[in-house]
Amino acid sequence: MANALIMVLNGPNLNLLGAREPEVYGTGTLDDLETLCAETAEGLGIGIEFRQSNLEGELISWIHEARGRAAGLVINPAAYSHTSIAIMDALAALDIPVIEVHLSNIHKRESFRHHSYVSGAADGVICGLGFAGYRLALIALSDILEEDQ
Ligand code: CA2
Repeated sequence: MANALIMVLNGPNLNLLGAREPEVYGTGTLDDLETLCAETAEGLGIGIEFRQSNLEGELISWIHEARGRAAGLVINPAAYSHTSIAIMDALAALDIPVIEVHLSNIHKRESFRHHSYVSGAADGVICGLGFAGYRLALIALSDILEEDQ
């Protein structure tokens, strides 16, 4: 779907990308990730809004904002994945495709990261592929939106 808007939402502490824990999350910064998403979107002929918040309520308000505005949503809820029924409920109320992304392979890490509430409201889940996961999520959403036309 040409010119479709995809929201790309990032949860708490992802503003620290590149500054800490490079062995887990790589050396790229959040700005680098936004650039990758913007370049991918341009190649696909879609638009993105890329945002990050450390606040659960702000992420939920952005999910509400996506209703009626965005054609699809990519979300890395970060640690809220493992705790937030509120984010899951907000996503479940959306009628657009949602892809959950994690930079790291959450199943290879501590057991408290193995469960994501958000996955129950996502159409697809990508984890463990670093920044490429966001690129693949945008490609998948673009394909889904083309199929739905
Ligand atoms: O792998 C992911 O993308 C995570 O969503 C990242 C979250 C973590 O709680 C999830 O279990 C998996 C943590 C984001 C914090 O990001 C940082 C980046 C650099 C330095 C410190 C934290």
